[in-house]
Amino acid sequence: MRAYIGLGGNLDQPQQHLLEARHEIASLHGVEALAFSPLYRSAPMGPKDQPDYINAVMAIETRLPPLELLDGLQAIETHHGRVRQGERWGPRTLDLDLLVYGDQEIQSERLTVPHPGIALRRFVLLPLYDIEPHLKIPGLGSLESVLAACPSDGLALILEAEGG
Ligand code: ROI
Repeated sequence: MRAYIGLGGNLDQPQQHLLEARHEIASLHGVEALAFSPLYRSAPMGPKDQPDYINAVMAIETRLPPLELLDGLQAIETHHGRVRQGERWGPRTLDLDLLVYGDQEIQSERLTVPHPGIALRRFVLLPLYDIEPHLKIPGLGSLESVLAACPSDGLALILEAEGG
């Protein structure tokens, strides 16, 4: 199954956390890395009294079912010191979101796919567009149309993805 993962963070050298997470995701059993977007810097969505975020998107091919993939992603978040508590939408070292999983629409207690906030998150849509411009987002339509309808915000390209 083709899946897309959003990476974000805004604490403790987030760029470093994102680049390490990229390799850790690629090392999960049953996951093959296909593409990694450039990194973007974005103003925080939600509470403004927190540092800017670094965001990126990764494309993978996986034979893991969605909840097993989620388990793997959450283990990586935990390994990066992510503590799931405190303020909603507060700062974090590393956030990994399963954005899209094939053509599936999933609504379960632990997981909603496509990610429910995707249509309003330019910091997700733009890096996704960089690596898969013709993507259809299940239930929402073409990525291109979703991106065109998304309000713009202060998003800055900060780093070209290194090869490999
Ligand atoms: N804001 C930005 N810019 N990037 C994120 O990845 C991000 N993640 C979040 C909240 C707190 C909603 N804000 C964000 O979870």
